[in-house]
Amino acid sequence: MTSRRNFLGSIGAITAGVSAATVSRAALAGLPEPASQSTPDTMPPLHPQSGRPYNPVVTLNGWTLPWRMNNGVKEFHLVAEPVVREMAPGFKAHLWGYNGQSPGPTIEVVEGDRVRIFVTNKLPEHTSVHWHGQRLPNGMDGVSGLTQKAINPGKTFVYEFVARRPGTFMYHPHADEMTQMAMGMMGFWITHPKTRHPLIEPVDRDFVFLINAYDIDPGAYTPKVMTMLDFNLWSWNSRVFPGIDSLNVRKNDKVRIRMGNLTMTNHPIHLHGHEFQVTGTDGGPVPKSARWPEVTTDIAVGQMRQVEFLADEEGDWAFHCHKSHHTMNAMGHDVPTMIGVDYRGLTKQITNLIPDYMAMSERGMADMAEMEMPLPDNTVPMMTGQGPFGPVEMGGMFSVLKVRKHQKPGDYKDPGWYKQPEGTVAFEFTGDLSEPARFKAEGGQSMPLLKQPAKEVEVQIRKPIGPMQH
Ligand SMILES: [Cu+2]
Repeated sequence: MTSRRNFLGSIGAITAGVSAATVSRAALAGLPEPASQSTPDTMPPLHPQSGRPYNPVVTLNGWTLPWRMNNGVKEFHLVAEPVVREMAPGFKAHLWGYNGQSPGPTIEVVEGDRVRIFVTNKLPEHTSVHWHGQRLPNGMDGVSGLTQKAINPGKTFVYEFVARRPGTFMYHPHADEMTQMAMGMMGFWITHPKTRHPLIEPVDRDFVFLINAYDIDPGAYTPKVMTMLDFNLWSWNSRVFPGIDSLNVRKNDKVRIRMGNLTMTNHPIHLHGHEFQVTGTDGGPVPKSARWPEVTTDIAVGQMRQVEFLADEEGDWAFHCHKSHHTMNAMGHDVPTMIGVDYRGLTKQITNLIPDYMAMSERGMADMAEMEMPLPDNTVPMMTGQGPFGPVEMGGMFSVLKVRKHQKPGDYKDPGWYKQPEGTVAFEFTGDLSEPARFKAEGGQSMPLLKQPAKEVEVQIRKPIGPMQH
């Protein structure tokens, strides 16, 4: 009982969101009871109730795994299992993860902690856990076949090592990796410094998330695991815009964001309105002399980046992957570009035959964000999200940094939309327009406005041959 009480005590701060699972207590006697999570909301930081103090992180649309102290050892219990993840409101995916969620809960420890992690496998196939970036004994590295036997279904393995190096790390299977990572098995690991570290600054807000991607056909629930490049859901912590929570901070907060990339391509992550520095990677803190200002940092496959900045500009600042295909949700990639082609009559004729027919607009694709397009059940629109000025026309890897004067320290609640001071918003000009300076190329504009319907437009549609690269 004592262990259970200590364990529950340590999760007091977020009891509302975390429930101890009721499964087979007898079978797990001696193990820390596995905590699980079912809401996809961002949970408040888990302040340590035992062990060395530290300033906890906030996992975007996620949570931190509670632990128990056992004779000076920090004990965690991860359960690898199938989960249902709501990737955006109205869209659920059948994934694999840990303790009820994909990604699994964040593990937070302190440099020098001895850590014991029980891993129970409730998947239909074997697994293992690799502790990406850690210094540890070779036999604890989690590569099935190479450094340990795979954990068979129904079995529990124990990993134990000292968290030697402070920094930003992750965990994921090293057994049938392609399948298990495509199904969402991964989690974050933070090792906080035990004392003031010359290269690790204290911050007011410390956010973490994993960059992941899925290939789920519109209307389906389960990712296709054979996909190598042509994913259609680009997610942060298995959530897509508008399902990704905003990062809410107080004006003049020092903010750190830590990101790890477990997709199959790189992601240039871009922040509006501020400059940041890359202060660390999964290899450790970056020496001060090697830091420079950026507004975009490219995160390659298998890499982690931690960025820091002073949030000194009030507002709602876009924060997103700069690959524009990654701020879109599921869509058909084999849509031909029709910009500049007038085929209004043609669309109407096809619509008479196929009522759900939909083609890319001759004016661009923005119309699709507003269009009431028929979608199969359990599908998230390609681009969506309503802002204070209209549709945001985004999907996938997009969120908002909300900087507010009146956001209280420790308050992570969404403050709503920013109200720009009068006279500071771009506005429509209604005066007389003089002819703007323009380069006059031979042949004039390539896309003149159509005065009359074009005659005899011939469009040849070719399907892409191979998987499309992003
Ligand atoms: Cu991207």
